[in-house]
Amino acid sequence: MTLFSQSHSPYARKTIVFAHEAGIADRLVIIDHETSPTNRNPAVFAVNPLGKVPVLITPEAGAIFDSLVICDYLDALHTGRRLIPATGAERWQALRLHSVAQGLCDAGIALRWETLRRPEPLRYPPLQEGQTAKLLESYDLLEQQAPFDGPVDVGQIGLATALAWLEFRALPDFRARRPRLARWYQEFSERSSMRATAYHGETQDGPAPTPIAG
Ligand SMILES: N[C@@H](CCC(=O)N[C@@H](CS)C(=O)NCC(=O)O)C(=O)O
Repeated sequence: MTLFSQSHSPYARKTIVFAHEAGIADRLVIIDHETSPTNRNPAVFAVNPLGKVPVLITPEAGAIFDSLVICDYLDALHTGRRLIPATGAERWQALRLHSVAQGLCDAGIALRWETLRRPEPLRYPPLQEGQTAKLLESYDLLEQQAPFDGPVDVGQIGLATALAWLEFRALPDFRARRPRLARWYQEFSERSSMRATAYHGETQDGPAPTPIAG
């Protein structure tokens, strides 16, 4: 199966770590694509009208997205323990943790637009503050809940790949005053699934717009 991926996407890395943890990473052919809402990638749009990665091309259902849907698909392909628990408290705890992790990535990307990616005159400081607050509040909640022991699940995978991305992009430091979260992350980072999938590369937003003459 082909996975349209990106070497610096937390959402894409989540699906690849998931495949490693499920023991089926060798079934994926990973093709890296650069994507940005300001730099159209026609090959990605051909399989996802949102122009985003990851996208998994499946034999029976064609292209599927987004990352949690891909993880769900992969979870049905192996005979081991489900990484997305099917029922009960375990299921909702794993999915809730996944939601926080997903929100960290969403807020981190929004913050990068306000601090780096958007041309400086168009940045809006209240948005920068608002997105930073989401990160810090989430870090505090995670510190209360850490460590995330128990069998590896989609929540832990989503969280580890999100934290690794926040660190990779030098976004607000989750380790500061959060020793339990930092320790859990350090231990999870030692897993072979994480070591095999380190981030690299830069976002490519396309050429800066030409200023309007006046
Ligand atoms: N909710 C999606 C988010 C995917 C996403 O935003 N991917 C980024 C790469 S990190 C992307 O392709 N962005 C291009 C765009 O926003 O146009 C998921 O979980 O897969």
